[in-house]
Amino acid sequence: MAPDTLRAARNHLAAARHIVVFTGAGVSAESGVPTFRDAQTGLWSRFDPEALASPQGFRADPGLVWRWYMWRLHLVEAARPNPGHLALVRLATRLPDLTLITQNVDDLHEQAGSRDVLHLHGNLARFRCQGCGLPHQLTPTERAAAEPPTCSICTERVRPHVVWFGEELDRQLLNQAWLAAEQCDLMLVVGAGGMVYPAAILPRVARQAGAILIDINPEPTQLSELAHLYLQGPAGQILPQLIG
Ligand code: BV8
Ligand code: ZN
Repeated sequence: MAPDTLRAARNHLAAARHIVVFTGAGVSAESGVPTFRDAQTGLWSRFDPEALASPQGFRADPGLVWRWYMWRLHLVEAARPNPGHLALVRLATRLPDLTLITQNVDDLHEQAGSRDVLHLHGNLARFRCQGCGLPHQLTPTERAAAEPPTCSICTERVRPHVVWFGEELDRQLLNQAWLAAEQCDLMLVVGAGGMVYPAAILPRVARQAGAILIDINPEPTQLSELAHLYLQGPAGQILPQLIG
């Protein structure tokens, strides 16, 4: 990445007053949490993540989807925040008016010290009843089971508290994220593939509202083209250089 690109990005960051940071699975990659598509290694390689992360998939084979989530939960619990997550915490201490929006279902931003993270796609470590919505605390036995537990109230199956493909995002959360994107003067897009909607609209909302858009990703995406500045490289290296 050209040094003047980094300098220009640093200048924009220093001048910004209302910053939104929008992260995708790429920000957790260096913590050892594979991105949604890379996750399909080993025995999961023959399964399409979009099929597993869907109500149809869960209905068709609840045990398979359950074991996939228990495997991913284990991966996330073994992971630690990386220098990218930590740099974003430093940025937030400098700029109280910073909104952190993530597509990720891991809690690495929180583990690093970020507060009030907007999780557009839910949280992998939280569970609820598919039927009555009752929150469910997993027991170690249920974690090790081959099938999802059933709800103590309505006997429906328990599922992860995440947004599956074909399911609507939480309306209130999306509105809050949309508003922040409209009102910011700079949006930092980090590790987002930019292909999953409606989350992927947010950088476009920010740009159209006049914000400076900066994209950080080792691979160029549609959002890299949309951005005023594209910083090519891994978040764990670029964010500390950008934020200091
Ligand atoms: C909805 C939770 C409708 C679950 C997730 C056709 C066209 C347009 C849209 C659609 C379509 N067909 C269907 C749709 C809608 C669909 C969608 O967008 N599909 C896409 C695939 C085309 N969207 C939905 O279904 C949404 N709901 O639309 O509802 C509706 C409307 C009315 C009424 C009823 C229903 C729901 C979408 C949410 C799905 N849930 N996660 C779970 O995790 O188990 S999304 C899931 O995939 C992840 O959370 C993540 O957000 C997303 C993408 O995953 P990844 O590919 O891993 O991550 P990402 O894209 O961010 O890519 C990784 C990036 O990191 C890459 O660019 C890589 O280069 C970069 N990277 C790698 N290493 C690093 C790095 N970057 C920085 N540093 C590094 N070291
Ligand atoms: Zn229930």
